[in-house]
Amino acid sequence: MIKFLICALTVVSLVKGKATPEVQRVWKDSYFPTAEDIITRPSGRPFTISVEGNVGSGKSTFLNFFRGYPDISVYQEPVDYWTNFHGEDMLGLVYNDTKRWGLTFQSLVTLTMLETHVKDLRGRDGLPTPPVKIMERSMQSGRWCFVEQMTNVITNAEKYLLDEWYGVIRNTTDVDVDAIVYLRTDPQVIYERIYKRDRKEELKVPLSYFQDLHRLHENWLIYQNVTTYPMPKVIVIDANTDLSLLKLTYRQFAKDLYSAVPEILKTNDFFSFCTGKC
Ligand code: TTP
Repeated sequence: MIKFLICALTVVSLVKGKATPEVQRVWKDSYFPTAEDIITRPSGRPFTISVEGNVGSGKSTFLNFFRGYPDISVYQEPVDYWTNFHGEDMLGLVYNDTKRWGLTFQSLVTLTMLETHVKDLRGRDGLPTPPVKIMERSMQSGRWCFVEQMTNVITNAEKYLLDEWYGVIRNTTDVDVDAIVYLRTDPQVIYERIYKRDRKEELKVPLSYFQDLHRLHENWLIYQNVTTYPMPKVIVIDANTDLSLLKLTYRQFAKDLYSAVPEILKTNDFFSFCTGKC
């Protein structure tokens, strides 16, 4: 009898768990500025979100949920460009020999990120511009996570060179973001995902590398103790759970964000969904 009761309770709780998947409702309308704030922004930059998180945390998947919405431009990071830059696999080179290629690779990342940051500025070319832009990563994660990660491998002079480029760009160009979505993951979880996805350049990278990168993301986004530049709003999503559950959270996020765009800013045009360099 007792055995039967335990069994019945387990079945009920499993069914219950299935029936009420946990959707993390993370977007708040108050995150969106007023239409006037966007229209009068001197640089013409749209409301900009960067999606951050460790390697393999699911940033590209997150971006896919914004496909199909007008008035939002989406930029995936150009990994294919990095792995075939004028015939060279720069990502492979940096993992094989960070001391030799660290500066070169991070310069390439900075360059391609900068290109994305300055896309879709209002008032440029007289073309309609989206009120919202979402980009995978940013110059900021290049600087505060990946350059930091190389600190003991590249020379001080190389690090200062990257840092000074970063400072000059930040002080002369509007590469800010309004909000960061942080897909927070356990390094062990992403380590397994990376192994499964089989990107050849990453297969020999040890767990300790992803643990260090995790710590750097946490310092930057959770403890916020790495930079004196003002931090944007950080929206944290627990991205350890199964993708089938996360999809519900991401779908809800896209819906809520789109509804928060002030009507006056909407053009109903579809903008780039860029999956590489564009
Ligand atoms: P990620 O930017 O983390 O992209 P991803 O494809 O892992 O994203 P997700 O699975 O979450 O969709 O990194 C792509 C590769 O580029 C990864 O091997 C880390 C490397 N990289 C650097 O070495 N330096 C950098 O500054 C950046 C941004 C990436």
